[in-house]
Amino acid sequence: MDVKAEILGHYNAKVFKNRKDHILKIEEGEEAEISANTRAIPGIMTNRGCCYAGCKGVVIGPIRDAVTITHGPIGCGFYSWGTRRNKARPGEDGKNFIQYCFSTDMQEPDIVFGGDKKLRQAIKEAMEIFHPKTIFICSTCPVGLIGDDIHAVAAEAEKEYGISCTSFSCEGYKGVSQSAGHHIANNGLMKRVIGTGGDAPSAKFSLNLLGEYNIGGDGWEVERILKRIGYEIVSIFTGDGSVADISRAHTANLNLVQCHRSINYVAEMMKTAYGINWLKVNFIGIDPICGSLRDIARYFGDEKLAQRTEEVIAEEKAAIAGDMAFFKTRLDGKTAALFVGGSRSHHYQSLLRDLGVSTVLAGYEFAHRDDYEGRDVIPEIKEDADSKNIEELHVEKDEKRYRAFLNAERYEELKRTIGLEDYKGMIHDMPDGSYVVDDLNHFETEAFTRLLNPDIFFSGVKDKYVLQKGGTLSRQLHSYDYSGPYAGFKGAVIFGRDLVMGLYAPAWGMVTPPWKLTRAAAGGTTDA
Ligand code: CFM
Ligand code: HCA
Repeated sequence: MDVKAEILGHYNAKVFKNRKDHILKIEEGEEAEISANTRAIPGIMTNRGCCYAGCKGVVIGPIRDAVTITHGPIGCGFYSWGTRRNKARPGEDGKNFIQYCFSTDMQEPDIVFGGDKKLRQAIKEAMEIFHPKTIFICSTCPVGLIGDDIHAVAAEAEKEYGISCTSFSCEGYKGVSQSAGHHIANNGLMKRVIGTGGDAPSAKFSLNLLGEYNIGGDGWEVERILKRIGYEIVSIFTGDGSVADISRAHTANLNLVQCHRSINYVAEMMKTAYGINWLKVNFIGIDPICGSLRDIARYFGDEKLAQRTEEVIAEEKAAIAGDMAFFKTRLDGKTAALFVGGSRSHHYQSLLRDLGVSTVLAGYEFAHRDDYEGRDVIPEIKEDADSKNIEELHVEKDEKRYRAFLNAERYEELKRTIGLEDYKGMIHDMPDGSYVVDDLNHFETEAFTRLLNPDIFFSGVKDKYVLQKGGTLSRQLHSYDYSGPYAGFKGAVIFGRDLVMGLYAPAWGMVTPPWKLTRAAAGGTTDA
């Protein structure tokens, strides 16, 4: 059956014209091009989030030693707080503010008469109670609409309290979705934090981990493995991250990029300014973890480091081999669909393969074409809604701090051998016959599930209940349904255990979706 045609057949001409380019079947030997990073059609039930979610919720929120104030009504602050599960421990200074939700709690009078007074008051209270060295301000939709000048308030706060105060105009409606917010946040970090922490050199084998937000403790598991091998982690952007660490990021000798979507341009800017090379890694799934660790060792080109890497890989693999083999006996031959933000739908496919599960559909809420098709397409990507709204920083070489770790010859060699400064995108690794869908909506979630019948649908908070009520197991990959970490060697075992528990739960035999019940059995609310 032609699944794509079947789904598009339900749409009117306008929606058909838009959606046809966002749905793709992977066919052997064919070039795959997808439409991405375009605005959702009004009226479509998109699963996407907003610009503020990308800026505050994802990038700025996890930074533990800064007080981040949401300027806006309380709901935005709340939803970008506890549900994110970005864990942090206090650093040496004892500061960890991320368990707090700081918001100006804007009310109707503030919308009418302006909210800047409330913002000043919030800063004053935060200073009196918490004494932070850094305050971040993130604005929500009404702030942009009424025109509160958060940047002026931030500048005043710097003078008055002698702190660093950075404001982000990340109103929810800016750009296409979360990825616009990543960009606004990262521009702020680039301009105001990176490079401000002094130039004391880091160790030779020093790394920054970019695009790792420590959801459910993922970053801690990655850090554990890297530290076992002997690396110094200068900073993590931004899971369990701190202004103190990020301000020294320019002293590391390699940038690792986990989530390409949210941060690839920071890696490029740091290359231009400081000469730091970057490497796309993946710490989800056994093969990618081992491959990434070996690539990092090859970058540094040190015999002992390579040996130690092999020792750690062998020990870690041996420790989980029994569990992984058992879970595989339970999961072999199952199929999965994945629909998440902008990177995990790719990263989890190899972990699924480790467990014998193949992918039938994968998609992103807001990734760009390069995340799907690889960085080679970047020059072809047309101006998008993001690029009109969001500042493109033009970074120049920092003459004082620029250090090239590799000579030209090694650089070219590593480009060829370990894919230095490249990313081939998700489609590259997808099986023939599988589907790639950008900005999957609620209707398509149900239709694809009916037509492809995956055993597991990896989704988000908003879409998982429709799937589960319909009898398909759904694990959400954003915050792992209170479980995790799923990264690293230890995370692979937790992931396998969660899937086996989910699929073999006796509950599935007891569920009849409400829409399959007669009107009377469903309480008189549903048609038979
Ligand atoms: Fe990167 Fe993320 Fe993701 Fe993302 Fe997100 Fe996220 Fe996600 Mo939710 S930065 S793109 S904007 S890996 S919050 S930690 S889980 S949608 S796939
Ligand atoms: C966001 C954050 C989110 C939401 C998850 C969801 C997360 O972009 O708003 O609602 O399914 O990971 O917490 O992606």
